[in-house]
Amino acid sequence: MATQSPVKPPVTPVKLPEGDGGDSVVLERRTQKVKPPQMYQVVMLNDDYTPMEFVVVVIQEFFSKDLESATQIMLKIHLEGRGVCGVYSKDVAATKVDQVLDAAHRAGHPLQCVSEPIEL
Ligand code: TYC
Repeated sequence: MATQSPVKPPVTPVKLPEGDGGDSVVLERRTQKVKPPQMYQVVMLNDDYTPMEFVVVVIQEFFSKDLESATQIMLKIHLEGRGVCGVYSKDVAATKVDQVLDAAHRAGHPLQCVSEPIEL
């Protein structure tokens, strides 16, 4: 993922109190108070039993990937043990995990999937 450059605080004109005639203006840097929300990656885990085709369909369906990207992600999981299927807000990531686990359970496959906060 691309690293974010630090946000420069906005420059706010501040009027000085009376004493110098009252018409002086200084520019004050204030630290930005609003942080971007913590994002979560949905990570799928490898196992020895879930069919590759099922994993590809799940990735296409719940993570809006085309066949080629879904196949690449599935192969990465198969070879490396885990792989990121998408990055979302906390609630959306939790919903994706639920959807995957539910689909896997219904189909009788042991496919596992977790959501993890992304380090900054
Ligand atoms: N390792 C599985 C197999 O060989 C395929 C697989 C890929 C399973 C990715 C889970 O998240 C997974 N059938």
